[in-house]
Amino acid sequence: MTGSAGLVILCRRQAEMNLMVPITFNPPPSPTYPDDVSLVNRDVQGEYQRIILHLDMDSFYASVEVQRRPELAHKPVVIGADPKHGKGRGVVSTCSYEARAFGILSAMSISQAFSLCPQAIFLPPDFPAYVRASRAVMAILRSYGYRLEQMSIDEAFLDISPLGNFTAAQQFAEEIKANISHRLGLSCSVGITPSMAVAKIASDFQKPDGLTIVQPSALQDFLDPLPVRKIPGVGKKAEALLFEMGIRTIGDLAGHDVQDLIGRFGRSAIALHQLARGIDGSDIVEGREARSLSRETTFETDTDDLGVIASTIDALAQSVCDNLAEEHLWFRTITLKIRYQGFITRSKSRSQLHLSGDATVVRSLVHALFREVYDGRKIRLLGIRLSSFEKQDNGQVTLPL
Ligand code: TTP
Ligand code: MG
Ligand code: MG
Repeated sequence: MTGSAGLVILCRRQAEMNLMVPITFNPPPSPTYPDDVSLVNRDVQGEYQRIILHLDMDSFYASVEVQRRPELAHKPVVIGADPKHGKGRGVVSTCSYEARAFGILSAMSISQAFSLCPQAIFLPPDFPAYVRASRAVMAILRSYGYRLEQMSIDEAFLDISPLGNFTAAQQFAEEIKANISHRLGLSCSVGITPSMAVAKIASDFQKPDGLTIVQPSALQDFLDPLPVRKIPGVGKKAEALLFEMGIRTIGDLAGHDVQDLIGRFGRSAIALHQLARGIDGSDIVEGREARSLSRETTFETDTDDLGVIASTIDALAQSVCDNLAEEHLWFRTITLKIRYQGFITRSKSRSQLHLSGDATVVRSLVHALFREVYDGRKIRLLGIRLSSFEKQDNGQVTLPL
């Protein structure tokens, strides 16, 4: 793959990088962007070349734990519920790459993780520590002055188009990686391409501690062999439908008749087909700090006790609203997740017209959603997610229901 013209795939390990990269890279003092984004030719390499960087921290919660407890370095570390010697009922939040070698994954049940690697170090999550580390990472990224959109606790996009070319972009990425490593003792992976969707695919391409740069002329060569599941937004269901149509790789998707795709997926297939051809006009939206905030809990034993369920909903609502207040956000959309006995999971969302940050509002919305979704079976897990945020200080009024 490295032979393709214009495709640069780099994977610099931190130790190698620190020797190579002087920490002296100076981006332009105030990056300039075109006034009218509609003038930007996004599909073909035009005069204004978009250069988008996506950065995602490596095994984030686990790495924060290892950073503050160096004796954990190079060991399998699993963050999540208490495994209770294989009888624990919660899930894995994340784990170190050493633990991944045993087959442990995020969202796997903790008892399965325990059976795969009983000698792993199992730690409960310490959310305040991860939020502090996240803020420190984002502060470093913001310090360069480029447009930034934070996508989750451990990832962000930067529009580094003002750097002008991919060589400068590469130096910049090496500088950021070295900076985060020196200042915070954490590693991350970076993807750089002309579009947001492909930058996200690229940052994941050589994890951990990767740097993957895909220049415009090499986009299709990079995308073609990848499984369709790598496209952001393509989950299990869409993957299964695509498989039925004989589409396994992004290249298969790019070569497929778009009308046939529309017949199966509706109008959203147009964007999907374009993504497969490396075309993604999404723009970075600054100031959007978090895409969603969520809390979930796994019951010690599966339950259909409505009293227990109601008080769990209230506690989850309070916890997620405390988090919302800390972030000075209001939300519009709320999602309830119910996992029944046997891991069958259902979720339902509701968007409200008015912004809100009130725990009473959240509680009544979740109780209403619960009444609509619940089918009387025993429940293993309950979760609440808030999304579609706005900053509290934007002059809008919070209205109770
Ligand atoms: P990710 O960036 O998806 O994962 P990661 O940083 O742990 O590992 P990778 O090197 O593959 O990027 O998620 C960031 C954090 O979000 C992760 O450290 C823990 C949390 N998280 C959960 O709590 N549950 C989940 O199912 C996932 C995927 C993440
Ligand atoms: Mg990550
Ligand atoms: Mg992430």
